[in-house]
Amino acid sequence: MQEPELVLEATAYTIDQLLSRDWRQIALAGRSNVGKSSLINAMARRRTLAKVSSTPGKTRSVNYYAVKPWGFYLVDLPGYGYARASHEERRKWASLLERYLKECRELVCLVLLVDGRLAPQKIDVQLAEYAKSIGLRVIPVLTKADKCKQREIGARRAEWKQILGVAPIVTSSASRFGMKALWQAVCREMDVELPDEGQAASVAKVAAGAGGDGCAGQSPDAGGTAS
Ligand SMILES: Nc1nc2c(ncn2[C@@H]2O[C@H](COP(=O)(O)OP(=O)(O)OP(=O)(O)O)[C@@H](O)[C@H]2O)c(=O)[nH]1
Ligand SMILES: [Mg+2]
Repeated sequence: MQEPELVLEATAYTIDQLLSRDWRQIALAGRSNVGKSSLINAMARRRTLAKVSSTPGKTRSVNYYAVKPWGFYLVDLPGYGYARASHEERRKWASLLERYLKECRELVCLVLLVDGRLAPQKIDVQLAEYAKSIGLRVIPVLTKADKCKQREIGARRAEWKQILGVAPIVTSSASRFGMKALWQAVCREMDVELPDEGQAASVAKVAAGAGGDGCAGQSPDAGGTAS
């Protein structure tokens, strides 16, 4: 499978900016440091497209990545639940996120990232329930599978399946485990077809010209667990 090309097209800070983009979009949400920006890089096979840091709170703006050739956005959101952010900052971000989820007519689906090492956290469950309550579809994604034991992954999948009715896609941005399954889920939600290897030749050329395959390729089947 050939993944599409991602291009950073815009950044936003205010609700007006957030509601002003007219392409369909799919947003990545999750706690600070869960691995949203890393996942964007792994999906794009690039190392430095989205800024990544071991210090939580790295992403401060909402970043729109155009998915080419299809013409929709993957939206990298700042993380929530960052313990060192002030109460005021957290309150502002929560209200911005809530308005974006509720009012953005172009938002098709929410990809909810959860750390594979942690039991479901209240703040993530609340976000998932809020999304469902406003009719927004949710794709749950477990991150950092390379740091998890098989039995942890099994437990997390069962816990989240009980909460959401669907088991999360298991991923590792470090190894690119789960990227094929993730792209397939995104394409299903956005109603587009992933190009097969033949169709993808022209897309691959453009991506190669755009600079760098930063990650070692590995594309396991949907719903698999980390090796
Ligand atoms: N081992 C491993 N580390 C990961 C993985 N994904 C992310 N990380 C690490 O986790 C840290 C946070 O990653 P980011 O992608 O910046 O997280 P984020 O969710 O975008 O964080 P904020 O922008 O603060 O909300 C970095 O040190 C990454 O290298 C993964 O799949 N495996
Ligand atoms: Mg980030």
